[in-house]
Amino acid sequence: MRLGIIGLPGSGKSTILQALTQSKPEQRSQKGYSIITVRVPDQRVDALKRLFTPDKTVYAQLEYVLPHGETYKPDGQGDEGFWNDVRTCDAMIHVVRNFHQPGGEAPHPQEDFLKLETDMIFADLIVVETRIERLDLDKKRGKDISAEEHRLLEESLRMLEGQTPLRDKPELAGAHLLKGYTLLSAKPVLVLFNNDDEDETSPLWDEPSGPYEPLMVRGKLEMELGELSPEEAAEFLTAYHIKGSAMERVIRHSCGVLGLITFFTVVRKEVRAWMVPKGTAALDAAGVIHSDMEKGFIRAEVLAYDELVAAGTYQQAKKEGQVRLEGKTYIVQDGDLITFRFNI
Ligand SMILES: Nc1nc2c(ncn2[C@@H]2O[C@H](COP(=O)(O)OP(=O)(O)OP(=O)(O)O)[C@@H](O)[C@H]2O)c(=O)[nH]1
Ligand SMILES: [Mg+2]
Repeated sequence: MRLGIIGLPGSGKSTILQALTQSKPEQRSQKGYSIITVRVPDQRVDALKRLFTPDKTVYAQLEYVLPHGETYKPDGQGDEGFWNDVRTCDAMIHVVRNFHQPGGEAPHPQEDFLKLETDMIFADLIVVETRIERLDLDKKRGKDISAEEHRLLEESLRMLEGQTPLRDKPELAGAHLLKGYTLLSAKPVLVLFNNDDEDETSPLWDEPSGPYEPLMVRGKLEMELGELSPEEAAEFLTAYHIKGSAMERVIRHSCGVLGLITFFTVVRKEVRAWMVPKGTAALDAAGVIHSDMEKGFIRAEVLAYDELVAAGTYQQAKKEGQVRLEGKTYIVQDGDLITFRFNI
């Protein structure tokens, strides 16, 4: 899963990213952007590691994409390169400046937020309009067109013309027929206010409608955490009333906004965490691991993490009848420990 970091110039994207990379993640720089891979901290994985003493432990991972281009141009036209870099992301982190600039300019978070939102909506509008024109032309020429796709596009057009992001309407945001257009405003967004060092509060603003989950981070302050020893860092967190490092909070909220849950596998001396969207069926979860597992799926043996902990060992949980046999359509639950049985 991939999240794009967007925000106006000077909002603190690079600073936040630095705060995020304290765990020395892998960083790849590509053409116009950086990809940062971070492991998702999970105490359950740590516990499974103690229980199964595997040779290898693999945590779930998330990728963050930082575009290098200009987000926003004064003429209201976003930089196409910038947007293209985040088109393939599953969600966006929108960094909004809520700190005073060195020159003293007061923050205006709502205005800034809406500036970029408008830009995103405008970029989608162009894509949708072009596609509708194309379909209309095809229809005129007697080609078969998908009436359903046309209807979804028309509905999207109306929303975008009304300045409403597509994510506000799950039917459109999740529409399979629109997936290929990688519409920006259809992606879930995590709003991240980058606050002054002393500021613990969320800025007052007329919260826009829709599934926004704001998160407060004091970018500069929390970036400096990385340079401290663990003991100093702990003291620092208490002194500034920070609950958990910025990295942990950003990662946790990222999973939340993506609607992800975690399941575990223990296979041949390897404990591993996997993340899938809530509502994923066992068959699709198997496919995430390997396409052969999906093709040859027989059944899933499932043990809830809490039951495992309560029983103490896997064998004991099995004896107590806690290990269930589930089929292809079983909906994977957060914390499931799954053993897939399959034919190849
Ligand atoms: N006081 C304060 N300053 C910050 C904070 N976050 C970032 N800054 C400062 O704001 C300036 C811009 O931060 P960057 O992280 O470079 O912003 P950016 O979004 O990456 O900017 P561009 O790459 O130009 O788009 C820098 O001088 C930072 O030191 C913060 O939380 N508090
Ligand atoms: Mg930057």
